Amino acid sequence: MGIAGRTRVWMYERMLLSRYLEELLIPAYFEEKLPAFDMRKGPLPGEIHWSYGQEPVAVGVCSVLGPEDMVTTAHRPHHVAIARDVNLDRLVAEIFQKNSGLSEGRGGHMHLYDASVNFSCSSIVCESMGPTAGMALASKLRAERGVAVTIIGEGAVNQGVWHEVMNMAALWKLPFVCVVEDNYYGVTVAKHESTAIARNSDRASAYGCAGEYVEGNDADRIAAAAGRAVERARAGHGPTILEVQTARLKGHYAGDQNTYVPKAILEKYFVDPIPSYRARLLADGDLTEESAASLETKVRADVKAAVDFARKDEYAPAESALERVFA
Ligand SMILES: Cc1ncc(C[n+]2csc(CCOP(=O)(O)OP(=O)(O)O)c2C)c(N)n1
Ligand SMILES: [Mg+2]
Repeated sequence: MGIAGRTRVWMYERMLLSRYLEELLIPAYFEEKLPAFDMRKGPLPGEIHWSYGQEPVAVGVCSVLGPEDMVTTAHRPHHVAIARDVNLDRLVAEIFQKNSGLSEGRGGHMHLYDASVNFSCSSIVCESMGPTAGMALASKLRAERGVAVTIIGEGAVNQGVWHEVMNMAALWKLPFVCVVEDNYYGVTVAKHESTAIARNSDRASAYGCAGEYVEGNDADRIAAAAGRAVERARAGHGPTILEVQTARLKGHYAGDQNTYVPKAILEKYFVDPIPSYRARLLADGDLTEESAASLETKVRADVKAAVDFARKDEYAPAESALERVFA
């Protein structure tokens, strides 16, 4: 596949960071919420969307980007923030809505923002399209190298704004990549119930841009396809719609059990991508059992330290609530 062993180990490590973090956040989320499932309660109040199962998309895409590039995403952001190298302590503190968080706890899990690595996300489905294409336009007008990438769901691309932006991005040959995470569901609505064609990447022909679909939820294949898309963007050939098959293993939001997903789809597509990737890296000699085990131990320790830190951290002082408010 031509991907350096070092890059593959980095992708494995970032996938584990996201996965092990969520393995700690999931029980934390349910603290104090049950039995009534009161969303206001516990250390993680509100709604959370786990990235669990979708880690290959973020690491594959971010593995081909540099610091000059820009990455945005939506309401399911943990894997993308981690693949983009957002500071782990500040990320986790933000998820816990604490004062050391990226935005001093004002954003929370769905509004992570870190200008130091050109990363942001939004709870509004498809919101990122316009601003991210705007970043691509700025990069082009300034004759800079940066490519702007947004990672959004297959449900999002049925929003009207998506079509407007794709048309403009293609017309102006912007250095823009729209990565579509095809986890086959927008909340409880299956792709075949919401979308007229099987692959959103085929919509590329309507805009005169490149389109590619990647099967298998496979970090190596995603990295290769993302590499092609970013190369086209940097060379001035305009945007790509890169749709990637992935697996929403923990339901739409915390508490959803995927019970409405038919067994045939669950068994065929909702498969954990991490064990097979580990096995491949061992088979190819990129990892040994010993180096894999020591990496896994270190990642577990790092996420535990970040969660312990966030739990002990303070909330922003009440008197700061009106700071940085526009009106
Ligand atoms: C504009 C807008 N409409 C509706 C919602 C409620 N909502 C949150 S996530 C979601 C589904 C998104 O599905 P998809 O884009 O496929 O992303 P996924 O959750 O599968 O990652 C909806 C409808 C929203 N946040 N914003
Ligand atoms: Mg979806």
